[in-house]
Amino acid sequence: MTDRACEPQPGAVKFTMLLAGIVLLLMMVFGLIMRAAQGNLIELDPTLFYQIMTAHGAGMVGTAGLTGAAILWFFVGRYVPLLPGVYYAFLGLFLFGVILILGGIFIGGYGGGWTFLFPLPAMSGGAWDAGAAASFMVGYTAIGVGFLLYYLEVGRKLIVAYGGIGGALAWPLAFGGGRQEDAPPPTVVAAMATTIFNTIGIVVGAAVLVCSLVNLLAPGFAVDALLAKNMIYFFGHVFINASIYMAVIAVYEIIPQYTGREWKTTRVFAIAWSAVLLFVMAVYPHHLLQDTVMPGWALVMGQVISYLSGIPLLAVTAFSLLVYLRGSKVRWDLASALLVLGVAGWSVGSIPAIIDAMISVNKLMHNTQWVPGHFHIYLILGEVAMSFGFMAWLVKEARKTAMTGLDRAAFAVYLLGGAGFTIMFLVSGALSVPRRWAVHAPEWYLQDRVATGFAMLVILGTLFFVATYARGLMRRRAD
Ligand code: HEM
Ligand SMILES: [Cu+2]
Repeated sequence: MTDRACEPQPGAVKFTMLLAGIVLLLMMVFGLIMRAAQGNLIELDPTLFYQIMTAHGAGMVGTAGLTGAAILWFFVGRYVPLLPGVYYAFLGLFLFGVILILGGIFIGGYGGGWTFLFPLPAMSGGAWDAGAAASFMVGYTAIGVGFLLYYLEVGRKLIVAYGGIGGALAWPLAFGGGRQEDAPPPTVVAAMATTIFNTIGIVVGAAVLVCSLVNLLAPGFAVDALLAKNMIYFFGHVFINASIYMAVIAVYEIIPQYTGREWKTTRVFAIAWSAVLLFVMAVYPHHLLQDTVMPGWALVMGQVISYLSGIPLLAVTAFSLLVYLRGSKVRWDLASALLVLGVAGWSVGSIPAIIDAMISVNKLMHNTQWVPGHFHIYLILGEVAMSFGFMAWLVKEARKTAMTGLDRAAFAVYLLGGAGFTIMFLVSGALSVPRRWAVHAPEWYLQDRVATGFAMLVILGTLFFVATYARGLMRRRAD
């Protein structure tokens, strides 16, 4: 197949997606256990709850990053030749990091959360020792190094092929007199932008990780807690957003196969991506709105840019998708349905996020379940839905059928489960139920239990998507 010849390491990417599917399933079961424990449906030792919460947070964010990276690598390889060895090194470092992280949590007992907020890793109150926290943080660092290698390869190839960073970001079209015909494809623009901001995010993350590690092993080495928090949330915010911005490349590349209309780099598209590049980094202080010692201008910037951040996303990707879908005869199947759901879920999830980024609202909602409410929307119904859509597309030909009744049912179950599950978080948040509490008051059990039921639906749908993908891979191999 000619199509395959110009896609690098399809095998490695397909394997990554299978691995990611299995990990997502496992981490969702961890989530189910947490929610059931909050609803007092099962007995769970709080120490174990926090270990599971740490594994779920780190595992989910890591897997979102991994799937996004696999999607980007797969499609960027259509335009520039990428070195396969770099991908293998990235994957190897990633898996090595996962082993250290899991060991730190489940052998060492680390339960300080995926955000490793300074000085928590060093102050466990006896729950874990320094070695466990160190293992967790060295694991993160290994994954970070893998990502930096990965972006170095993607970045340098794009810069060479498209005449520098500005060329790959379509600046001549955005800000000069460039013509649309000469602009790089959307995938290249998105890949260049995410490469820049995620590299900066990971370098900042690595710096604070190393400082925390030194502090852990030599407590005399003090770290400024406010600076550390700024660096951690800069990294965390940028990294999780990058996972979505990488996954959306699947929408740009796959949806045109259904609409018959190429996704074009227009002037608005190019400007929007350059705006995303700035906003995604400048907006992070919305995680520090409770830190009254922060300079006022930084917090105001966090709020104002949160409003603006919605515009390039909603106006460009979601609106263009609607325009492309309208007036084209789309034959729906699992892949296209999940990709469109991904854009919709991402857009809808940004609304409670923007609400929470208002200083007056944040005073009330911060550290309530409103927060996991908003991000589970754009992760379960956004990034993860796009990843499942990409997986369904990879095995589309092997399945031969467009959309079976079972596909339709699984999609509906996943959507219903995802919507119900996340709405229950938002409801709990609106009722001031705190987040990250292992034990809930009996007054909160009802929402916890309803959410547990919806979570089962999400897992059921996911089980079907991953099993269908695995079967498709095997059938493709047999063919
Ligand atoms: C069936 C699906 C899922 C279930 C049942 C679930 C459940 C949960 C629960 C109960 C919490 C703790 C809430 C609290 O603070 O009280 C949580 C936190 C979290 N979840 Fe999920 N989740 C699911 C899917 C996902 C997905 C797909 C992602 C990302 C791709 C994700 C990322 C996170 C993160 C980052 C946290 C924050 C952990 C922390 O506060 O340190 N979850 N989840
Ligand atoms: Cu953020």
